[in-house]
Amino acid sequence: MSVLHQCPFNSPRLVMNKVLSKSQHEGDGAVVRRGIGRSELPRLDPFLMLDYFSVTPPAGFPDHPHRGFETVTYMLQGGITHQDFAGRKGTIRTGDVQWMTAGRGIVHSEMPAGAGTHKGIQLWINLSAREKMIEPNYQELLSEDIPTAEEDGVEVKVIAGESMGLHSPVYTRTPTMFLDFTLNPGAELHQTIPHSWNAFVYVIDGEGVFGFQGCTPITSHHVLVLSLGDGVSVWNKSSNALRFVLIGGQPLNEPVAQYGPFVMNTQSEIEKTIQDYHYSKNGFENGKSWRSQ
Ligand code: FJE
Ligand code: FE
Repeated sequence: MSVLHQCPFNSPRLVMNKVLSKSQHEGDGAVVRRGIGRSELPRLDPFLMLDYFSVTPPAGFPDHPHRGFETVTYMLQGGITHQDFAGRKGTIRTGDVQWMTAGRGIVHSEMPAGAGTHKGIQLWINLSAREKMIEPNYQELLSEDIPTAEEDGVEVKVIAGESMGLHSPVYTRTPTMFLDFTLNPGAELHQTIPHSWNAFVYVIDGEGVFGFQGCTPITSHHVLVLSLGDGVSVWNKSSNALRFVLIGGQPLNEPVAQYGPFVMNTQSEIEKTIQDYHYSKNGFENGKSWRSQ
């Protein structure tokens, strides 16, 4: 094996911090493993929250608002039906993605689509001060529209950004990469990441060696915060498949004021947002009498 292949990066990213996502209750009876947005890892600019969720009816995420950021929901098993206060409604199923820009305001419900257990990942990405109050927008990608490549035992689904020469059609207002990798036993991966972006891994299944070859394998439901650098290397030295998402984003470097599902830059903007929501103003107009069905 060539030296180049062992370390193709000038400044390889290493695992700087490892956080186990433990189960907690959220919404109405739903269970989430919160990786980002917990005391050990309150946020990782531009990311505000990462939940690995599991919902079984009647549990779900009934009517609630958002302002000032984007939510990305990626289904791993089953489906979630969303309904919002502007009459938009849809179901995303295994492998589908909903990239929702809450902007100035969305009120919606996110509920399991049918019996059984429904699983996925929800990521919250902050918007810059300049874009917090933009019109809400949805980008929905069906599983078959997500660029997928496979090479030497490595499969990638490019949900945002680019990998293995493939580009996602998703428009990211805050520049973001979101890659879903599966490595067969014995496979290795070397993925470039823009140098100054914050990046992390969430291990979904199996165990992998991240950063450099000599590291201890890391098991599922850990968040691995990567140091800065030009890329990350991963090895699957186990006898089972390894699945993880690699997520990176350009930091906004702006002040963050958060009150639950409202994320602004200052406390006075948060107080304004609470009033807007309460009085159904400035983007929350449709919320006056709306209830999900
Ligand atoms: C929310 C409580 C919540 N993680 N993962 C408070 F439960 C939520 C919320 C979610 C959520 C929804 C899905 Cl589909 C998946 C989630 C939290 O809806 F937004 C606040 N503020
Ligand atoms: Fe929501």
